[in-house]
Amino acid sequence: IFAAVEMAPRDPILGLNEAFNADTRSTKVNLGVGVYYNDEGKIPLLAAVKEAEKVRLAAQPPRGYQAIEGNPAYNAGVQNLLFGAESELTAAGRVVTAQALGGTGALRIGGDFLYRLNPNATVYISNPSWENHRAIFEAAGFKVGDYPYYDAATRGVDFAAMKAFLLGLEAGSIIILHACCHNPTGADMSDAQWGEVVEVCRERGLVPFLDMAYQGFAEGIDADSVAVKAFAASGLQFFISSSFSKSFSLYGERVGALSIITSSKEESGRVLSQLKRVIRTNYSNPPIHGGAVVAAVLASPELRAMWEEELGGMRVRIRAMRSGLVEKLAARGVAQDFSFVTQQRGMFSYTGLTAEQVEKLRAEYGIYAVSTGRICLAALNINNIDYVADSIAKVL
Ligand code: PLP
Ligand code: TYF
Repeated sequence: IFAAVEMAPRDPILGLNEAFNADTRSTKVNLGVGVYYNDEGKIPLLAAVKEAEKVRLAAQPPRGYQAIEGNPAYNAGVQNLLFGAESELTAAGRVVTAQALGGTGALRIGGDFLYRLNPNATVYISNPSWENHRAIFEAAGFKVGDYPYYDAATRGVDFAAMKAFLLGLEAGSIIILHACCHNPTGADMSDAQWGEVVEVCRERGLVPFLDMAYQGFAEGIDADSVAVKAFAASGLQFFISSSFSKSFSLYGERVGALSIITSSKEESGRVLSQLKRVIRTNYSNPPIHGGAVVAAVLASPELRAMWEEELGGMRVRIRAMRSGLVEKLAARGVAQDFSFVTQQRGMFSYTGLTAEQVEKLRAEYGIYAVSTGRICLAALNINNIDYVADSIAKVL
């Protein structure tokens, strides 16, 4: 059966973890994968999550099957985070939300559903994008292309090129957009540019699919939903994948959601029925625990406030690591201006380090980064930042 099976390439990011784990150097630092570590270098268990889990454990709830679309309280919490408490869209029954297995699972059920609607559409992802975007939509059956996004010269978004490209697309093309904290570049569009993207989607009849994996990591829950709110106000139909892997530090619990914005309550009913069919034939219904914990935190004013404060703490610590790294590189006599690192948003920085420099960091210093030069600032801490700055200064 397996004689002709060829070795598949490793995931370029998760594959780095394997190499990192096998490295025996005590000074090693993993700046590869997008995971938030605290100042002790550990993945935090948030206090709000701990509290909600304590209550859940004491209650000993039964473990029956969930509804195909998941936990209704969780799905309502997702809508609240995306659209705010008083949203006309949700009040009008125009949002269908299904709990999903992380942001990845949400993208995949969205992709499978879209493929049933229009298998001939092309999916466009940003250039560059999170590596898995292409793979997920190809696996769903689509042809995947990319639209211009990052301009290495300005270290920002080449909005003119992006807009011109989108204006040339065929109606029905599916556009994957990073709602905030672009992965891998850290370069986001301005509020005004988001408004223009909405108008292009309307004019060209494009299908917008917003990927929200880092809500709260740029400015805060409300401020980071600018793109979602711009599309919500437009009257268009669109898709949103949500991930709570990072914002609740619940990576392995696989907590995400797919939301589909329709044009009416009646349409929502039909869309949900088809989405349930996609889910049923993939994994039947989602797991209970992670969604129940997030739902409990979001439903309790005290726990929600506690969570937003902890999320704010992560955001502030990442910013401190950004400015710390810039200062420390300058203090080591690095001529190149790295101040752009403090302008980028979210967990990542596209440093401009070459693949050779990244390889040297790994081989000589045990510092792991993605070969594109992407580093995860959330993996820096007060104990490793000097070593990382020393090492980067040396390879430069
Ligand atoms: N989308 C983007 C842009 C991401 O960076 C990630 C990272 O993990 C995901 C989606 C997937 O999220 P999850 O880990 O919840 O599947
Ligand atoms: O970009 C990252 O590092 C995170 C984590 O297949 C990740 O989004 C990376 C690769 C992957 C799944 C998650």
